[in-house]
Amino acid sequence: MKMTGAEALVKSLEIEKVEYIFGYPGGAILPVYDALKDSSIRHILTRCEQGAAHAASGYARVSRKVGVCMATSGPGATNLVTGIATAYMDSIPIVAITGQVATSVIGKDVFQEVDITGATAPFTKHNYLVKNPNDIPKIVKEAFYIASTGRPGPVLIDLPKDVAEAKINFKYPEKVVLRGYKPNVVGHPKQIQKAAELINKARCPVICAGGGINMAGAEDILFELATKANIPVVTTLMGIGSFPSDHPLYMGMLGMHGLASANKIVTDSDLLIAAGARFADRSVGKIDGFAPKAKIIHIDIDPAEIGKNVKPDIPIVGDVKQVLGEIAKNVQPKAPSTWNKYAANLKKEAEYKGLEDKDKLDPIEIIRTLSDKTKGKAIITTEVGMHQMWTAQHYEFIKPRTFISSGGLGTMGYGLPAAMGVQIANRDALVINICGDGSIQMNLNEMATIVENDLPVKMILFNNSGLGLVRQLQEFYCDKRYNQVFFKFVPDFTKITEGYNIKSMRIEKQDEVSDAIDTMLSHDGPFLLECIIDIHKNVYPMVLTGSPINEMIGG
Ligand SMILES: Cc1ncc(C[n+]2csc(CCOP(=O)(O)OP(=O)(O)O)c2C)c(N)n1
Repeated sequence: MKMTGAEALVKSLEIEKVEYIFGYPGGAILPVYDALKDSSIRHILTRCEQGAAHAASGYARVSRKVGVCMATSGPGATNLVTGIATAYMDSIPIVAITGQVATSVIGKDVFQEVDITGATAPFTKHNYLVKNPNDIPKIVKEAFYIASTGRPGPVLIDLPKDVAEAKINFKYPEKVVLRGYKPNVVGHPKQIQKAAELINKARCPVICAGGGINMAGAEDILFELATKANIPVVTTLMGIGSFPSDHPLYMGMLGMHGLASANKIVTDSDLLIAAGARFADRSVGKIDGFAPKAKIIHIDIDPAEIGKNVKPDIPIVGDVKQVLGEIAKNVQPKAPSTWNKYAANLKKEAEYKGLEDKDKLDPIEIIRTLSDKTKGKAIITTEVGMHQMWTAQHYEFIKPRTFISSGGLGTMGYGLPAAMGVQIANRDALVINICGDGSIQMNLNEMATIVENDLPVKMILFNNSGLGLVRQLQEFYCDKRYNQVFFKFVPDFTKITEGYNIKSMRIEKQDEVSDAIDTMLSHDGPFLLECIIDIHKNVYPMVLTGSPINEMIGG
């Protein structure tokens, strides 16, 4: 069948069962938008390309499908960059499609030309500049395969305008043949055997569950292994939700702002089973002091991650679901031991002590109230800052893929567009973006997209008139020489949301919290709950740079 390159691209996306594209049009991508007009794929017009990339990533994180975003050449493409890098750092499968100037003028600095494949090479899993229109079906097939297999990640397809306009004979390939790309999914049986033996012998084992568990859908097998052998579980920030936070074996998130119970149990363990976790600096602190007495089993789909930061005793390359499944079969059931008692004590000691200051709104208390009222029913997205850490620490996530946050890149402005993508993937879910007044100002234009698409996204805004987390860093590292962290002007967020036709409410006192959350939750549509909080409230515990994770301030 003869069709244009653009039509071939759209047809290929349909074959890949793409339901939504988040994007923003422009000149170079014009043929694709024209072809899209006749397609069943729904296009969600965001208000900035960054929003499109984050929405695609939010969509991918909850649906475990590949998210798709699209932009024109030049500034459209560069606006996608932050979203692509964010997805790369968190191993999220997205395919980004960009328009490009015609092949005859590439490299001549013509209007809206930018070398987007060059720019994104370091933080895409792979990228393509399509030169031959006949390659389009094959490239799309490969792009989806690469994005979603092995360690997932973003793939970019840059499509020059003349290539999109050329006519081709459409034929979709049945198989992907990629020399040199062989994602290893089956863990080595001998290594698995050794791991199971170590677990059976260990007196003080701990599992550290990372984002890989959420992405691989390995939560059930993790639960089976942990409960069968009574092994305490900590998670990384990205692993939150992969093990129910209300379970007695759950010790919390570890790391720089991890819970004391998690940081201490890892430090005292004699065996650490890291599953789908990459030993990021924020999680491990000073490497020398990390799990100093423990033997380490490291399971990861990406061989490059193994031994990169922490040397394991038993490395296992493979799909975390398959590997944990095999390990679980070979692990002997164990009754609760003194180690479990010790863990329970640590957990009790680390329990939240309650309101610090009754006159001011306490963000922790707000999150705990929200947690109680929603009972794990919500999918929470966050921006980046203190509000993100309080959410990670105090909301009880009991289901996988319900905490959606930029962990690796720490991208402010992520939460609102991501919430949009999450709500589109899951129309019936209660989706709440927890944000700071700094972060929300980065992409609040996406409120328009939320309203236009009837998305009932809720927002809880912690307004501390500044950049809280950086202020805290300046308190500790710069001897309180605060610089550029207090806003002299803060807009009226309730008026802004009113402008977007979104209902809102502002509270300043603790006794207003419960009713305000009820009002927000019962509202049938998007809602902003603005909470005025003190800029000098810190996030604790805090592990200073260069310290091991058991040396916590306020832990
Ligand atoms: C795009 C981007 N720019 C800068 C930073 C550095 N940064 C990390 S947290 C933070 C402050 C966030 O402020 P806000 O959103 O108000 O949240 P709060 O910490 O006050 O809860 C900044 C500037 C970042 N993470 N992302």
